[in-house]
Amino acid sequence: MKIISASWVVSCDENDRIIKDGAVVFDEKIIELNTLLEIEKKYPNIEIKKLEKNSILMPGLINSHVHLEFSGNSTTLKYGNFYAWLNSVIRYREDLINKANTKLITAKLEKMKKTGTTTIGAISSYSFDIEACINAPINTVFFCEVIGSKADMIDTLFADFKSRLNNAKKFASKNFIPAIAIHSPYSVHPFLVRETLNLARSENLAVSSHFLESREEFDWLHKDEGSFLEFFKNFLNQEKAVSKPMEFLNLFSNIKNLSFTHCVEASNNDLEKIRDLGASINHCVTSNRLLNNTKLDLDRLGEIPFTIGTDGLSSNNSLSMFDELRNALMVHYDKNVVEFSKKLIKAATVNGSRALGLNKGKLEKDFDADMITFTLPDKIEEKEDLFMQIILHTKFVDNVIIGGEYV
Ligand code: MCF
Ligand code: FE
Repeated sequence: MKIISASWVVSCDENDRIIKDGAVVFDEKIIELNTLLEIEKKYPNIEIKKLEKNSILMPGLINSHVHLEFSGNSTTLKYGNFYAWLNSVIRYREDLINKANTKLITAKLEKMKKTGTTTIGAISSYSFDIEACINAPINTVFFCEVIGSKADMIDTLFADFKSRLNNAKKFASKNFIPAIAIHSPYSVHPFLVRETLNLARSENLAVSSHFLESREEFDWLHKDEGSFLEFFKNFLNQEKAVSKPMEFLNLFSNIKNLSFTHCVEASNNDLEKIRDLGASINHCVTSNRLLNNTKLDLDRLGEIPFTIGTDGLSSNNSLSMFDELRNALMVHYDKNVVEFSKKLIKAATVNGSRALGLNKGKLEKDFDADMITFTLPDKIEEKEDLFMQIILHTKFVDNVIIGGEYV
């Protein structure tokens, strides 16, 4: 059993409990939290790690959507328009993937840890990132991706996907959890979607898919036109989209831990369906800004919970969740900065945990003891400003605790 105390303990629980001069008792799970005074009385014989003044203790951040295999990109890919980006990915993919070896990905994961991330949803296209994920202290929900729209390729693609998934399953542990990613409605044949989802149901695996990220995708899926038509004609000899958005969504019934990434161009009907499926939306604000000059209209989500994902370095200049939270705060300038900051921190903790099917994201009895600590530059005068000040001022953390261990 261990105890740690901080100037502010931020629980991220249902009541948004914040404890001034608080302490947390934990082993691999959270045992209890209270004021330092009460905890000292109750556990007089246990040494307490007391953090300096202006310290914050909160749940570790959950980056629900990242492509580590694209970590080789910094200045190569084209931004500003999805079609231009897509063509640049096709052109440079080989080079970028080769650059992102285990050593490079390990270094990126280490940096993610130092910037407060304790759990990731890693979208893996080839399993080239598996070794780095397995060996990192960070928890990984490892989404093996299926992709391919050509009917005559389904068997080959499904076999390749299954072999990657089976290999991932060999390494399953409490901090490496195999899962399934469907790339998108435009790039995966519905038969392939159906087969992979059957597997997800029978093995109770989390599922995630990109969905309506760009205007180009919208025009192609709804009307079989626009620049995707040129792309599909040239590369795949295909003139029609393989499924309409609603047909695609209908395939996802009875998936327990389900999330859709982006959804920027989703219709109100699509969003209703996403809500009825009990799914979450992974919000990648920087990626949407860079690739599409758009932002998700959060007011349209209603009850659908959203999470925070950086996406990969293929569509972001940083994998730091605090950078991403700052971007979200700035891009959604129509929202009240104080209230929205709280919403963002919950998106990056509890909501991320829900989307990935985990027991994390809040400091509450029996939840996994994944915590971060850091220090604000000065004291907090207004308690209600705490979430906003955390987002504005935090770049690196001082301590990272995962499963009750300092890592
Ligand atoms: O999320 C971004 C933008 N949207 C779609 N796909 C990707 C992103 N970053 C990397 N990708 C990968 C995707 O996982 O690109 C490949 C897939 O393997 C498809 S070709 C764009
Ligand atoms: Fe993505």
